[in-house]
Amino acid sequence: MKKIEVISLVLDDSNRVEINLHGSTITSWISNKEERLFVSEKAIFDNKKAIRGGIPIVFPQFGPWDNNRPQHGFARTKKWKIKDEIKKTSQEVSVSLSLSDDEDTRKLWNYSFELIFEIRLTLNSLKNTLTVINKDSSDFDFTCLLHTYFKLPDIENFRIHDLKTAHFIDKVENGLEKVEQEDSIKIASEVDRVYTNCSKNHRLEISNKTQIILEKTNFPDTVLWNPWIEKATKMADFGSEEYKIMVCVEPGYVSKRLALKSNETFSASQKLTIFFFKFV
Ligand code: TA6
Repeated sequence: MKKIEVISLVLDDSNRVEINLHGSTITSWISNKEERLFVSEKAIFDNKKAIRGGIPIVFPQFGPWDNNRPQHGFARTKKWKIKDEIKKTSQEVSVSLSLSDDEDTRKLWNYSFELIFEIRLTLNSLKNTLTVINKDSSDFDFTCLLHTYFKLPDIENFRIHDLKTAHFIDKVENGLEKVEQEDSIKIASEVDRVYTNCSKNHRLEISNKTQIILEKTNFPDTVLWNPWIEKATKMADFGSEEYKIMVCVEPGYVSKRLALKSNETFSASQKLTIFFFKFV
């Protein structure tokens, strides 16, 4: 019997989500018949590498990890299990997946844990909740993030709002600390920024017809990333022109580590709500 690798949440003919068990990566969000998430044409689906696009989960380490451990941790490269079967009403469809420690994760990070990722789709929204349960007898700490790749018709027309006055670490300038001056941020070169303790909501202008409101709960930081031309050509699993049709806006707990006591639980979520504008 063929094993299920991809789960589909189907609300109706125009609204659906696909989740790959590899990393519990949401690889497609169709809202009002259109794809809203970017997945590279060169993404590798070998059940080893992280999928280049969609919503990979970063845990227990954001960014490079010492002692040759994998960048962005292991949650995005492990096979997750179905925790709660698909539930469907006329308004909403949802599922929960989980990942627990095993021999591989313990070699990298020697703790007992459970991660639960809940995905909820409604007519105009997608909500993702990440729960971390410390099942160890010791306390542990970690960073985590939802590495959300949005699909764009054209980066020229993309704008992100609600970051003015936020402090950020500019990774393109060797981690220089800056304060955002812009009301409406446009991307026209490589961007790799960690906005720390910033606004809970961001308005994303995807095109002149579509906006997405990103609402964060318990994710104090927001990462903004576009590799632009030079970096794009250096990534084996990313098309050299694809920087024009994507942007990552990533809610996370990354600028400091989150300490979780034995038997404690932490939950954080992002809710993406889509708005359409009709011009008459
Ligand atoms: O979240 C932004 C970032 O950490 C960038 O620094 C960047 O290079 C990117 O994620 C992609 O990382 P990856 O390990 O998926 O190639």
